[in-house]
Amino acid sequence: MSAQKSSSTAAVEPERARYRADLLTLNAKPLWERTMVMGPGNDAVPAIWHYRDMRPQLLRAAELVTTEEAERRVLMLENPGLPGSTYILTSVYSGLQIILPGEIARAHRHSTNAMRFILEGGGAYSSVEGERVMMNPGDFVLTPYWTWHDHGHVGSEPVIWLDALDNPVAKFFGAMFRENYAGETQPVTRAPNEAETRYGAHLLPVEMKSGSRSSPLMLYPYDRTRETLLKLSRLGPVDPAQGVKLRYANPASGGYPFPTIAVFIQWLPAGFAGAAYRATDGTVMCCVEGQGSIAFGDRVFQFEKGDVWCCPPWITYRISAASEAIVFSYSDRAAQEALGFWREETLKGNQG
Ligand code: 1HN
Repeated sequence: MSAQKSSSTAAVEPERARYRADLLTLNAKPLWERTMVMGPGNDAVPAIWHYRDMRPQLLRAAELVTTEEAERRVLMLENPGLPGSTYILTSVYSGLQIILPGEIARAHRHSTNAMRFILEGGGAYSSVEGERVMMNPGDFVLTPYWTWHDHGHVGSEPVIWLDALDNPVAKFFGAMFRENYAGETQPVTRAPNEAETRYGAHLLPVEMKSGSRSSPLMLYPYDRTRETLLKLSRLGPVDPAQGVKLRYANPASGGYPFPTIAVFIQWLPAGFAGAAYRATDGTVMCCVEGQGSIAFGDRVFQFEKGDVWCCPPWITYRISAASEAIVFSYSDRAAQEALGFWREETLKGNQG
């Protein structure tokens, strides 16, 4: 049987080679010879950017390049497994942005969703569709798709934040659009904290029919988020893999703040040793307070305040905390859930 199989293979091989060559001229390939095996995960690898390394480079950028030249003074975090992509993961973008007192980042808009997580400094503001909000460390600030936005700084010290966008998703679909505003900055047309007043008190305008798929809020302030996390740390439950983990909610829908990006914050008790966990969403994490480590098999990254790291899809990790810690994160889970792809697994015992 096997002799017969190998002789017939040998006999047809030259013909198969000619066949493959003929197909190539037609831009076609035989599926039965595919090299790609279907399975979860992609080329992105776990990686960490320590704040102690990145902060001096941001300050250097502030000396070397003006915001006039750069428009946005940002260092993009590129996954070492995705060289040339400029993306931290195949589905989400991450960058670190610095703005100095007196500077502005010119107004523009794009079809992609953006958000900021403030790491350091005070006195900078973000203007979105005519409303200006001040940004403080730990605040999560939104720039939903197709909204005009510019940033400015009326304080006295450098301000640094983590930028997150769903650019890779728009690029995948070929739906990335961008426009410059007519002026450098947009006029302030809304009252201070107007979005918070209208949508941020568990109340909504009775006639509200939002056409937007993003949260109507502009800012989720850290003081309130932190207080809630700490109260829940006493009430529980504490998840074996994630500690006390919450998602930021769109008050108009109860869903995620963006159609593509889910955003989270979690509290880990001192001495926490998380269970092994994996999920199909690619996640970017940022340490807000405390210290800990994240292990991907034998690769262990220590993290502290301001460090940013990525957990690629379906790669098992364990998160631990040396001291009480708070970790902010975002992922493509909103898009994956909407499309029916999302899965997760907490591994029991010593697996992973
Ligand atoms: C953007 O608009 C900002 O508004 C930051 O601060 C980073 C990266 C790619 C595309 C647009 C911002 C960005 C971006």
